[in-house]
Amino acid sequence: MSTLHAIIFDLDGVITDTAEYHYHAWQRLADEEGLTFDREANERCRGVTRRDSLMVVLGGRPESEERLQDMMARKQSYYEALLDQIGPADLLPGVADLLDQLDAAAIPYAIASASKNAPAVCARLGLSLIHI
Ligand code: GL1
Repeated sequence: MSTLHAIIFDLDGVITDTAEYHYHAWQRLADEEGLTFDREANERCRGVTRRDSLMVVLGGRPESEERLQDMMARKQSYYEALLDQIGPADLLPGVADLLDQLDAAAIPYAIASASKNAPAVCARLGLSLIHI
């Protein structure tokens, strides 16, 4: 039997359901921009950066750098407004117990995320992780 040395978790949609908030924020931006976007398209935003997610939302529509920056900032503001409501109760079912068991067994764990919001989300969830 192999020994578990450490665990690396993704954050959005694994530790907490922020993937849903990202979706709503991108959907709002897409609606404002008259772009076709839905949950299926959102699947291609999972695990990719904000800029690459915006490229998915734009679906090949060319935009100036200034407009790209503006759209990323708008999506971020919509996402931050949704984040206001989350706290430690928003860990997905089983996550708190699993992390407690890992702590008890002295098995180290980390969160790896493409999201620049990850440290702020972890803080809101009450996870005290070292941010690298
Ligand atoms: C970025 C994207 C999201 C999503 C996450 C991955 O987050 O905006 O669409 O792909 O990364 O967890 P953020 O904007 O928080 O850096």
